[in-house]
Amino acid sequence: MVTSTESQLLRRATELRAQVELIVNSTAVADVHTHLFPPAFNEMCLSGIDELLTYHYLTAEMFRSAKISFDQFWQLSKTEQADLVWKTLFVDNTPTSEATRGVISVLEVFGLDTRAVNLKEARAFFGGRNLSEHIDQVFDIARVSGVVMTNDPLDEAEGPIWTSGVELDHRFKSSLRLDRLLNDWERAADTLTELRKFLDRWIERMRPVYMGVSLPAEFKFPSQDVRDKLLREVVLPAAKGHGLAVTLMVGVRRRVNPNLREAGDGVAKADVTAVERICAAYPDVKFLATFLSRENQHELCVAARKFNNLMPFGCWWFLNNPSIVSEITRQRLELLGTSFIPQHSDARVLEQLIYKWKHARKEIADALCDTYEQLLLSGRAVTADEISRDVSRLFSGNCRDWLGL
Ligand code: FIX
Ligand code: ZN
Repeated sequence: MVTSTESQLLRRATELRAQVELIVNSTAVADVHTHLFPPAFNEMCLSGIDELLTYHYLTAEMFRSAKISFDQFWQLSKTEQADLVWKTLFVDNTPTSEATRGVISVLEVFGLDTRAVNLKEARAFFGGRNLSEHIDQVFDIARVSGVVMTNDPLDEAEGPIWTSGVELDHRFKSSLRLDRLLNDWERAADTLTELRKFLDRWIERMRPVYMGVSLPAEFKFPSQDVRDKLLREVVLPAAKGHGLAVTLMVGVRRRVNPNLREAGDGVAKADVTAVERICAAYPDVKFLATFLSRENQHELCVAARKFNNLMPFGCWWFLNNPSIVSEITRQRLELLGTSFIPQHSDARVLEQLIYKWKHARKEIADALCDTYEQLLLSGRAVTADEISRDVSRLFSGNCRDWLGL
């Protein structure tokens, strides 16, 4: 028999779930790491069904089922590639993976046929949109207040756009990507003084909200290599001097299968103590960190408990799957309270904001509900104001504190 206290608790738990879902779904989020660009960046601004379907998460999956060689596929035009991905993953197979389900979520939001036999309707729809109105609508549907781009001054297409004095849409913030400098140092013949001047010039020009780098699983700090020297003598002093946060994305293994091009990178467990040591050595610099390996997530939480200049963020790339987002978010709530940034989209194609945030919100809401329910069972009910405060902190407050957004 259910006692009246139990039934009261049950009712409160049901109300709580509805309240949390409403707040999580309606709170605007600041997206701290994407590869999106506004239209001023010309062909770098990606949108529409062909771009969605040729996303590298999907091409990698397509090669597992379609009978086509790498060379044959890369010789196809973008529309032909998209046709093949659609046929292989959506018509001949059921779209069960997170990346395929993402496309379904996008089609569904725009009222397009999720079982279409070809891409005629979807192409006509996206092709008929006014880009600037479409961007407004996508940001609105995804409830994203702003996105941080990934900006590489040494990129042949991007560099000249910055030097010509581009005007930025206020929703697109920049971040200065340091991969070429820190991972390709054999090619950087410049002296340390010249490199520092180069960074100062680009910080002035781009006004980035952080400097970021992706690092291999073998990343060590301290170390005897050139990257260590560049970090200590160029990047970290520049971060300190300009009051800029540094974003470390650790655990990628680039070009595990180069035939897959952009889709050819892999993952390996990295050493979280390297990040701990950087945080200890540079207490005045704020660090954001994300690790690509699932095995590193618990250690990252523990590191963040030791260093309050370390902000764990996101469930990166191969971790951005509901079961793993759920696990990581719960772990972070248990170890860090609300002092972390639960997700970033890593979107490359505009409409991905819709599905990446829709799917992430679901896992974050579920994790929060269970947390509040346990709190209730322990003797404290959360109020709606407290839920809103927590969600705002997770979705934008921590980001604002760290990056001054
Ligand atoms: O290094 C990165 O920023 C990665 O996110 C990308 O390189 C990767 O290709 C990606 O898009 C993952 O989502
Ligand atoms: Zn990325």
